[in-house]
Amino acid sequence: MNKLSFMIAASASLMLASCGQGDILYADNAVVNLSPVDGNPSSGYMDLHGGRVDVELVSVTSDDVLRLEMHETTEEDGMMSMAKLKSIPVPAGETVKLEPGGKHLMIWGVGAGSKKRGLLTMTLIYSNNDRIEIDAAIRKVGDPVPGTEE
Ligand SMILES: [Cu+2]
Repeated sequence: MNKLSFMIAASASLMLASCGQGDILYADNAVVNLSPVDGNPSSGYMDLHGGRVDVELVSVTSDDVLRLEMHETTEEDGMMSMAKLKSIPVPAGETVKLEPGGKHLMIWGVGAGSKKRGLLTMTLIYSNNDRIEIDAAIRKVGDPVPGTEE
């Protein structure tokens, strides 16, 4: 599955290079930072790449979690707070990053099977009814962050 998502991402970027515009809706770089405390939510991040038309990400689901929500962290007068999002706009041809301190996923109750596999399979559901399955790499506290070792 991971290999498949990678191939889709790779062929999508090839097409971007050849026609010079983003016209495929996809997502990559998905990770889940597992909460070190049982019962506390884990956080999820990824890059959402827009397709030919403006859409919204309206839901993210997974068969192996208790609950999954889309959130946004905001800072006001030095106070950080989080609000639940009903949807995340993904404009045509643009990349929307779910990242620490911004829009992100909150995930409760990641299943033991996914933890063992080191991957959480999620389904992204868009306003145009596109459904994209993506495997997020599960990272535990203390794991090296990919890209910082080279
Ligand atoms: Cu949150």
